[in-house]
Amino acid sequence: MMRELIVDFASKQQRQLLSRPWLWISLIVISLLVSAGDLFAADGLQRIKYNNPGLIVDLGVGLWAWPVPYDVDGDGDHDLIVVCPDKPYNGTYLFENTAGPNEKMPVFKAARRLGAGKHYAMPSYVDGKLRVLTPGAEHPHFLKTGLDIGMKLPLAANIHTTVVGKTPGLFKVRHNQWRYLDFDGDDALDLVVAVEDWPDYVWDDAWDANGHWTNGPLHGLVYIVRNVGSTDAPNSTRHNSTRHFWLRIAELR
Ligand SMILES: [Ca+2]
Ligand SMILES: [Ca+2]
Ligand SMILES: [Ca+2]
Repeated sequence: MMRELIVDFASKQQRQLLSRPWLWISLIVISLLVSAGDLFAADGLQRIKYNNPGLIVDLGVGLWAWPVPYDVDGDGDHDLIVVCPDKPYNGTYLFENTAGPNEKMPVFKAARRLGAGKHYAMPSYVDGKLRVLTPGAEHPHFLKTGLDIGMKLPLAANIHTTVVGKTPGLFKVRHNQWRYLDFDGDDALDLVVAVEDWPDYVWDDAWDANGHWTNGPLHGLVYIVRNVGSTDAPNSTRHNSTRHFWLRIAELR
């Protein structure tokens, strides 16, 4: 009985409300605000759309894309996994190639997210198999969970600790990229590590009034970490110091 009375009261109220013009004006305003919400996110930022509405593929991630090409599904064409460490598109994304082998301009399916993203994901191809490294770690389940599971290598992630320049600042070592390579051909996988050293360069606003660069150059260095064990049982720590086995083979300026 009580329920029926409440329902009946509500119906009368609704009929009275619907007869008032201000209600309809309010509904129109709310509708316009909802439409604006499609363009502007809650933080007030507007997402910029691609300007080519005729595209049939949407192959892209955010800033700092680290590509890892590999035939993930074994059908003969290269699929593409791209790691994005930035925001808001952080993740490791698999784009499946739908074109088949030998297509120079393949079309990829929409991305499937495998896991989180971080900087410096690098592919190595060992005996036809993909192995993915980030500084100081290998990711054995990369094809299923991206970088979420890491197996720590017996080395510090920052093997380049001696900066070329002495200027303190925001940028020290950037781009710390690790890959497997049998550098000396002894069938034991070694590591090649490429780093950028920034303290000498600092940042890109060091010109004087005459247009001369007043900071130092940007330094790039390549290290080989020799494996004195085997691929299955790697060892780079003989003599209690990994440094004995680091060979700095190049400095790029
Ligand atoms: Ca494939
Ligand atoms: Ca395919
Ligand atoms: Ca070797």
